[in-house]
Amino acid sequence: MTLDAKTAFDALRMREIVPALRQEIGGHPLVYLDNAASTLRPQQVLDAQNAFEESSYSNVHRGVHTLSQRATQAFEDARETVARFIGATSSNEIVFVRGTTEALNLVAQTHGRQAVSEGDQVMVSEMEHHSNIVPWQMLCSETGAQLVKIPLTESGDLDLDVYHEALSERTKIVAISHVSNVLGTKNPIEEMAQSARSVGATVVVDGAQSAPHLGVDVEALGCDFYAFSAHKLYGPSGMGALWGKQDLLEAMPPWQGGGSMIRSVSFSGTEWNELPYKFEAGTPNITGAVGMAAAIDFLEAIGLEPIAAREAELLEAARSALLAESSVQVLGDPKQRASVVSFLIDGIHAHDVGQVLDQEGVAVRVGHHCAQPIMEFYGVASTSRASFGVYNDASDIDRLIDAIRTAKSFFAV
Ligand code: C6P
Repeated sequence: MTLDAKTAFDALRMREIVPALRQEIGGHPLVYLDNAASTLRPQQVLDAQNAFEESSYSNVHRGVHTLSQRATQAFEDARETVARFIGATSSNEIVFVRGTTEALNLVAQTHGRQAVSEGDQVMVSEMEHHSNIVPWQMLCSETGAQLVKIPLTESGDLDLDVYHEALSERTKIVAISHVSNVLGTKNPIEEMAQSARSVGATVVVDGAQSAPHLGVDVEALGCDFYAFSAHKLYGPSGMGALWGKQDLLEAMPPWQGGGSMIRSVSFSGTEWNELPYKFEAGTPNITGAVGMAAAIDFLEAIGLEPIAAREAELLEAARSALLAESSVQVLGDPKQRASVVSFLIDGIHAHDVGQVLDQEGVAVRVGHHCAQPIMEFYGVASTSRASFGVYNDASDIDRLIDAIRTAKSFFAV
């Protein structure tokens, strides 16, 4: 039976299955609207991690004993789950990493060093998280390449005319976020990747904010690399995945040296292991992989389509409610968006907004959201940000607006 969005969400009684939501903050039931930072983990993810720890935990790929075999099986099953989740053709293309940041650094320091030389260009957009700017800046300063910015427009979209115009055979890498963590903008990756490919550039997608909210198919996106974190998709922190096209991964040198990433070591020379182990030096986050797979099972049981539809409704309702509120400004109005809305209240610093909202039991993120170029573009130092997840509903928006009114009256705005 296919469930429509409402039935699926009602049936799962979201709030009841996420233990952290069963608490009060400041004497109010918690409303959690900081999902873009980290989502809260459902009981089934916590249970899967505990069950693994209790009965199967050991090191992976290293032992013949039963626990090591169970752990290896669970770890590799998790890799299969991740591959299926994003439409990868083979689990060999999935490299387990600590998160999006590590994945992007891995690509910059391996493929980046191979592909980029003095006089070449690396393009990133003005809406990137620092994790998708700084590794490329480091690469450019090391190689003498130029970092080129794809500019934002006032609406919070990318200026695609400038982008298409700027692409040339000097462009070696285009690195863009699928969904902005500040504006919620959903970038047209398919179109951008097609143009990048036409000049021979590789396309690196920061999927930190898309994997939890949209059904992602890396083949359909047409990118070469896709990075995401488990802690934003109802799984544990310190865990994530990098997908890369097999031929690119094969051609890339290893990133870190150590156990697991080698086939043989001697003082006369070392041979690298096959994919994906070549990029997984040392003991990995084994329970993290199990938790990530359990989180994907959780999301897939609900269905990515109903999730996207429901979150789009919530986002639209939240934007309308914020826009209707006096003294509240919403940052950007992108054509396509997901999950995230940033706002300002005239006369109240975002940190004060965050504190009053917290006292009202409403968790939002405040600050520059590790995307200072966006703040600079809009001429603001910080914003408040509400971001939605599977357990939010319309009553959470009412609570957000009530808390904003409390903040306004507290600061006499
Ligand atoms: N954004 C936020 O509150 P890590 O920390 O490696 O899991 O993810 C980094 C990252 C990369 N790209 C985007 C688009 C992101 O949103 C994030 C993390 C959090 O917005 C923490 S700053």
